[in-house]
Amino acid sequence: MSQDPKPDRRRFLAGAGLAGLGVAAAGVSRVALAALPEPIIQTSAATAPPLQPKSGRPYNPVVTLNGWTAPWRMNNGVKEFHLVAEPVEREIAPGMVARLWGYNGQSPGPTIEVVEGDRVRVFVTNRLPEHTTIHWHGQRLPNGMDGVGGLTQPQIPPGKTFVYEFVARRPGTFMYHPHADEMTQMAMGMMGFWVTHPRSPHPHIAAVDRDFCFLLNAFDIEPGSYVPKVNTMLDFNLWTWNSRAFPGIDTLNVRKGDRVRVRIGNLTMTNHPIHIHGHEFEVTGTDGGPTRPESRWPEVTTDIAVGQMRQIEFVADEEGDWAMHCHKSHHTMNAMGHDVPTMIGVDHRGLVEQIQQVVPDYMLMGERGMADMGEMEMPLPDNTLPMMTGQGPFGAIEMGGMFTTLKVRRGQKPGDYSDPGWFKHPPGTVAREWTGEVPAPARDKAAGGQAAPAADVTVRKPAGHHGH
Ligand SMILES: [Cu+2]
Repeated sequence: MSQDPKPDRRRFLAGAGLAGLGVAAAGVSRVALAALPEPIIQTSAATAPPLQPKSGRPYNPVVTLNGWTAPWRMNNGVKEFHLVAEPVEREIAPGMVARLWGYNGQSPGPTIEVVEGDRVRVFVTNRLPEHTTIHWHGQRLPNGMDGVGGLTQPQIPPGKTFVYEFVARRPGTFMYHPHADEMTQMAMGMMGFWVTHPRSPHPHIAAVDRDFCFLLNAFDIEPGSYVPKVNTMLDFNLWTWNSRAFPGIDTLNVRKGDRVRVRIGNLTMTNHPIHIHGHEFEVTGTDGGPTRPESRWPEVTTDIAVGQMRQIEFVADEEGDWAMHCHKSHHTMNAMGHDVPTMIGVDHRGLVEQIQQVVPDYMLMGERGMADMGEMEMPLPDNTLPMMTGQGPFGAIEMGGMFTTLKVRRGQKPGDYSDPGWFKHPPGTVAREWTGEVPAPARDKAAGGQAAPAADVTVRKPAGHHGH
């Protein structure tokens, strides 16, 4: 968690008229005077601390990775939220800002947290240059509240405010996103998380010590530019969690022994096998609700397909800094990787100098593999992230995109989400250089290698093949 997680209040009422209200207004809260709740705007990309409910039914709040939960007000027993669809600036990682569309100052928008059985009213103000709607992905609700522009409601024109209202009927993990010019609006970052907590202890929903959530999303932003290309279908160059790329994704900081839940939704256009090191987890819920315990099995990777949500749970009982990432290796890289030809094994001696006479910034990439990219001091266009980056205690981490760390510490206090720093490994528990003798590898003589030591190795010769 970094600095300034508190939301700003954008003072829509500020201006000449307000000062004149004077004493009359001072005794009554400004919110109570308004017909709809004041929208709360967040400009920071930091992970906000969990928002403890101060009104309505109690629940254990989630922590939105590099995000925040929308505040609400209770109005005659109805939980009221106000979302503003608007252009936003989002820092993807330090060194790169994207011009996106989102809600209440950020992409993704704020997480909405309610309790099973809550009557929820969401005001949606459209400050985009085109119409929009919001679809409440996975919810049971009246058909006319489903948010499909043209099918279940008229589009929300620019400048207008619509209101959605329904009862959050079943507990679970949900998302929200436009169902209007979807290709453009989702490529621009319009989406958010929704969690409906159980009203009372639920047989398939465990109480947990830490409950994290984030969305998988992706952008195609040319190096040096700020606005995503909205027509891209597959060849995205920024693979993000909650519109952040490594090393901009906060770490998941937990106490040793904590039961941890992570809720993940996929609003990209491809699947993401999400992998956690050092622990086994179970999928305890989908967008269809909590899974039955007899349907669960241990995994270390779970594939999250397009439009799906997965809720995973595990006991964090191994101390350390455990990598947590998408297992598609192209999704743990930032922009510029994909059009580079494979150069491994190509001898470039003398060539770089010749090319640099014509193209002064030319750099050779990948002659020994791509790992050099993690440490390379190369001139990047403005507003561009290195392809793979991030420093760890042992050097460059050589990652980008959908990568972060699960930090399990004995001393992490309950409710403390701050980064404990790098793990201090107990002596003798880190992979180290072998300094003894290293015998040359034995090879099969028939295949052109040196003779294998006769006693220990049985060489199985291929039968019926010639000319290999
Ligand atoms: Cu992926």
